[in-house]
Amino acid sequence: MSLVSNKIVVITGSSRGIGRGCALEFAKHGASGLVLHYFGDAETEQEITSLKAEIENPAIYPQSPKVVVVAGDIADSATSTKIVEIGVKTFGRIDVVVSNAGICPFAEFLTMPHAIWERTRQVNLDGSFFVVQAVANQMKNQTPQGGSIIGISSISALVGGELQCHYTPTKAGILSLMQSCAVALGKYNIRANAILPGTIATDINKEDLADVVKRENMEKRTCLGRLGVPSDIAGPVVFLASDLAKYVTGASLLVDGGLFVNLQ
Ligand code: NAD
Ligand code: RM4
Repeated sequence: MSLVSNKIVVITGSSRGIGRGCALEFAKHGASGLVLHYFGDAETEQEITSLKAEIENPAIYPQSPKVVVVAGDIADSATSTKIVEIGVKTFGRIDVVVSNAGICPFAEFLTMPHAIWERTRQVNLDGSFFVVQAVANQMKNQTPQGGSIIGISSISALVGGELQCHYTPTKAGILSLMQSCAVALGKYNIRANAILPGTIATDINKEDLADVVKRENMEKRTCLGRLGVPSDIAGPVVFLASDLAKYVTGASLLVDGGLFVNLQ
């Protein structure tokens, strides 16, 4: 039997990067339905169309899951309501949510316009709260009751970044949200856990890591000697979603190739 067969999985911000990697990994491990949320501009529209086609291709994924896509700004709570409505209308239930959509507009602290702080908080933290709350209500009300919530936090929940004074508090907030959700939702058979990725090469940090010295320092500090790729995160996400992790809740899993522990 496949690791996540019969599971209906919601992933926010799934058109590229880590979200896309998670969608492919869930398809590989036999999820039966995917609710793929994306932002909804022309670029992400194109990305999600090609991702959906790839996942629904039985030549690539013999047990290809059915895919439904949902567009919208995750900072708007109406998007989360829509994700649940469409997910339940299509599949009847939701078993897993991966709250992944996020931004990190690298910027100096002292001169940061408040609009950047506001937007980063709205997308990363408010967006996670909205989708987790909407999906958790569905998980509570469905039969059989329950599910698995996975918040994509960050190594940056634990350590600082010179150009990330707006971003790191949102990632610490997601870690905390998962801990409290584990407490609040355990009685409904809902698990809540955080994944803390290290530095994963995606569009979010393409410009930041174009600084060769910064990139090399990051690679050198990582025990495994390389930056991460989305599939490095997707495996642990699928594990937490699966019944292999049925007694794991309120946990946080650092997936960073050994970046954090390597002080000297
Ligand atoms: P990415 O830029 O490749 O992907 C981000 C995704 O979020 C995209 O699909 C984007 O369209 C979507 N998104 C952004 N704003 C949105 C909005 N307002 N509404 C809906 N969707 C929106 O970056 P990534 O590295 O894949 O990041 C995914 C998550 O992983 C983020 O939460 C990020 O903080 C976290 N993370 C990334 C790293 C890393 O090093 N890449 C490390 C730790 C945590
Ligand atoms: C992560 C971590 C990485 C950075 C990304 C954007 O949380 O700080 O180093 O590249 O965010």
